[in-house]
Amino acid sequence: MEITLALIKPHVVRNTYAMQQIRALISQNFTVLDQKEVCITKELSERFYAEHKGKYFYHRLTSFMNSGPSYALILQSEACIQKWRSLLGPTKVFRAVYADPNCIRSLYGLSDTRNACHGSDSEESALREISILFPEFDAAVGSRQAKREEA
Ligand code: IDP
Ligand code: MG
Repeated sequence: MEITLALIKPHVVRNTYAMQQIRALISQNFTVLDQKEVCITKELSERFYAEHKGKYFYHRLTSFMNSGPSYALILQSEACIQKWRSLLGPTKVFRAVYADPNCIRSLYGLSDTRNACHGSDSEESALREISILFPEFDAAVGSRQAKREEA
């Protein structure tokens, strides 16, 4: 079983219908190990998207992620990294609309920055991103565990 980090971006969190549809899709396809609304500060967003530092869209992206609450989920299923990314569709919304009119980014993406949701791209990224947004989550046991208690 694999785990991944799904992040529903701020403009979708404000859209009740989109949230219902996406959460229904998630519950049909994955076990949700943890979930929460999260206010991503500019600093947290810069850590989360560190691999994109220096790209022309980095400031726009990290500011957008700081524009309102996001909704983060830890998903589990067989091959869930690829499964969630294929439900998302291509990164760029104009490609998504062309490639798969029913994918999440086609339906709820507004622009390349506001492309509805994030999905980790590898096991390593999933663990890194989960540790940023769910620092108390212990992937080894697949459950929440306060790291402080271990010390
Ligand atoms: P991914 O989210 O499909 O993994 P990445 O290449 O990792 O795509 O990019 C991270 C995020 O940066 C994207 O989800 C999108 O919001 C934003 N982004 C990527 N490429 C562009 C671009 O060309 N213009 C504007 N924003 C972009
Ligand atoms: Mg990515």
